[in-house]
Amino acid sequence: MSKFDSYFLMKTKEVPDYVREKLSFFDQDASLECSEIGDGNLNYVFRVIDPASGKTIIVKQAGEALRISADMHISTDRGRIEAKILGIQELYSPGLVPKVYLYDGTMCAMLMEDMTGHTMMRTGLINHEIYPEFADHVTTFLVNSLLRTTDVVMGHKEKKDLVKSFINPDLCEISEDLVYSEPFIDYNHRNNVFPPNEDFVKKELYEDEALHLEAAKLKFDFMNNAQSLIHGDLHTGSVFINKEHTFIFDPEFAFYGPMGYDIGNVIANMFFAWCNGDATIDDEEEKEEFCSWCLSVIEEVVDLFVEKYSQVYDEYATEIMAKVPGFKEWYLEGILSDTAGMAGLESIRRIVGMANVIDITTISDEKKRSRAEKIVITLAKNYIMNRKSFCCGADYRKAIKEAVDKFES
Ligand code: SR1
Ligand code: MG
Repeated sequence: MSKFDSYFLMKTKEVPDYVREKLSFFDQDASLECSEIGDGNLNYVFRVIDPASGKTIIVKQAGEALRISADMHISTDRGRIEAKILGIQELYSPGLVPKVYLYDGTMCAMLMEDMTGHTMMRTGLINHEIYPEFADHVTTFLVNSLLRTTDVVMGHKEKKDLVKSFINPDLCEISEDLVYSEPFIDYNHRNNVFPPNEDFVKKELYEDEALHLEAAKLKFDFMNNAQSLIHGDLHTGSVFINKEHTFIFDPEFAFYGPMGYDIGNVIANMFFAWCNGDATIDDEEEKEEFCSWCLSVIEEVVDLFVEKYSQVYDEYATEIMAKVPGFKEWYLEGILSDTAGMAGLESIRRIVGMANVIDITTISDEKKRSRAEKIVITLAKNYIMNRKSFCCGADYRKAIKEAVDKFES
């Protein structure tokens, strides 16, 4: 019998013994040190290190209550989902996700590769770091992990088995509420609206019924379109990165949903980085360099996705009717329209919803933050309302320029 034979939430000092018991990763006599390094909204993340050898491992444990709010309880099955999808993503996008050494369903804990030498991308971005390879890496990840888990490529029975095994009701409900509903109708009274922008938010979001209708349509697409095995939370806090390499991690919100959800998340979060750079970098040359890079990432994410989509589709499509001339293009149109819609929804919910982003909340100048938020909301509404017309990177660049030009700096 071991104390780890039934679930409890581990304290930092208990984690080294847990690792020793589960895995022969460290030397038997290694003297291990451990710290809790999690800064997400949901889980506990421990780094265990053997200072003598320099070897490290990560233990990620799902708690029953969320870190962001002790009142919110969600299934610890999210750990199983995360471990399983990381295995699938490694198969389709090798090297772009961290390795999982073991998933322990009793303790709802995963032992995984420590992404040393990488920084959480959101942290890097608010320090205005540029990552030249990101657009290339993330589009390789997106196209392969998404397209290859659709009915276009995968055997339909195998896909249906995956749909079953990735039913993720508690985490989907969080997104249904936080992303698709509360930013428009604050029925749970937990939105975080920046006080100087209250009137703007009331008029532009709470009172815009045409916008509500489009958000409703997108919500039903999220709940009913089991298109592909999506990451489900691909913001810049789910990326560990350096100048040469990218890891995409933290896919506990994964389920079979519309693939535009992931692509739109990347686009929205890169624009938050732009807003931070625009509002906080004093040196004009540095601002220009960082902000133009952010815009080029947004543009390239769309254009490289389209290019790689076509290659992967041609190489891997197996479904006979998906090879009918015109289907590939029709399918892509749907993905791109969902992408723009999702970029809009993620943008809005991070400005007014329960879970904000530090790219925006750390802008200390009140006027600059207010302006940034108004730009994001205006742009996001354009993405949502005109989503069918966002077909290439240049469409995003043009829309961003229009939104920025509306609000004087
Ligand atoms: C209640 S959890 C809040 C947010 O954190 C996660 O990273 C997801 O983005 C979720 O919406
Ligand atoms: Mg997360």
